[in-house]
Amino acid sequence: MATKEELIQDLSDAVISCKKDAVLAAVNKAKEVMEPAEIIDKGLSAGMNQVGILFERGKLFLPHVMMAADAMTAGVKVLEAELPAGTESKKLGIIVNGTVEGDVHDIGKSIVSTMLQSSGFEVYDIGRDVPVRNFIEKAKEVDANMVGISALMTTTLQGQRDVIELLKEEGLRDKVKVMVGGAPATQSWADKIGADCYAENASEAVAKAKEMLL
Ligand code: B12
Repeated sequence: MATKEELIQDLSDAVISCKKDAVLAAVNKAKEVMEPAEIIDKGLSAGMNQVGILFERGKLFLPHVMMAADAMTAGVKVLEAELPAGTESKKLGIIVNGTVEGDVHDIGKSIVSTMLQSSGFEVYDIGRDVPVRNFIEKAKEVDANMVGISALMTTTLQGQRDVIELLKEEGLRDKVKVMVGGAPATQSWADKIGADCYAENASEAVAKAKEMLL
C-alpha cells in the first residue's frame, strides 16, 4: 500500500509526464485514501506548477504544457463527481467568477468555482478572457454578493483593478465583495487595488468567501 506522500508524488509526476492515462490512474488510486481537494491542491497542482517551472527554464515547450493542462483537467473532472453538489437548501451566497480579458488560463479558476459550488455557494463561472464589463453585467444580472477575478499573467493582472474600478463607477462596490487570485496575485496586490480579499488556492478561496459572506 502506497503512503500518502507516494500518492502525492505519483499525482505530480503523472501531470509532469503530460499523459492523461497516467493522471487518471494516479487520481483513481489516490481517491481511495485522500479527499478530492487534497488531491487537487497537493498532487495535481504541484505537478502543474512544476510544469510551469520546466517551461520557464526551456525544458518543456508549449505543446507539452497544453498536454499537461489537458491531463490535469481530465483528473479534476473525475474528482468533481466526488465533490458534494451544493444544494438549494444551503446557498451561502452568489458568486460570479472569471478570468480577465486577454488571459486564457482557466484551470485554477475553474477549480475555485467547483470548490465554491460544492461548499454551498451559487457560482456563475463566466469563463476566461472575459471583458471587464461582462463581470459587472453578470453581477447585476444575478444579484451577486461577490465577484472572483482570476489572472495568471503579470500582463493581465491589471484587469483585476479594472473590474474593481468599474464596479465603483457603476455604484456596486459597496454591495459586491471582490476576491482576487491567480499565481501573480498577492495579498499586497489585493490591498493595493482595494480588493476585499486574496486567496492563494481553492481551499483558501472557500474559507475567505465564507469569512466575507457569512
Ligand atoms: C497551464 C498553463 C498554460 C495553458 C493554459 C490552459 C488552461 N486552459 O488554463 C496554455 C498552454 C494554454 C498556456 C498559454 C499561455 N501561457 Co501559460 N501557463 C500555464 C502554467 C504552466 C500553469 C497554470 C495552471 O494551470 N496552474 C495550475 C492551477 C491549478 O494553478 P493556478 O492557475 O495558479 O490556480 C490556483 C491559484 O492561483 C488560485 N486561483 C486561480 N484563480 C483564482 C481566482 C480566484 C478568485 C481565487 C481566489 C484564487 C484563484 O487557486 C487555484 C487553485 O489552487 C503557468 C505556470 C504557473 N506556474 O502558473 C503558465 C504561465 C501562466 N503561462 C505563461 C505564458 C507566458 C503563457 C502564454 C503567453 C504562452 C505563449 N507564448 O503563448 C500563453 C498565454 C495566452 C493568453 N493570452 O492567455 C506565463 C505567464 C508569465 C507572465 N507574464 O506572468 C506562465 C507563468 C509560465 C511562465 N513561467 O512563463 N499556459
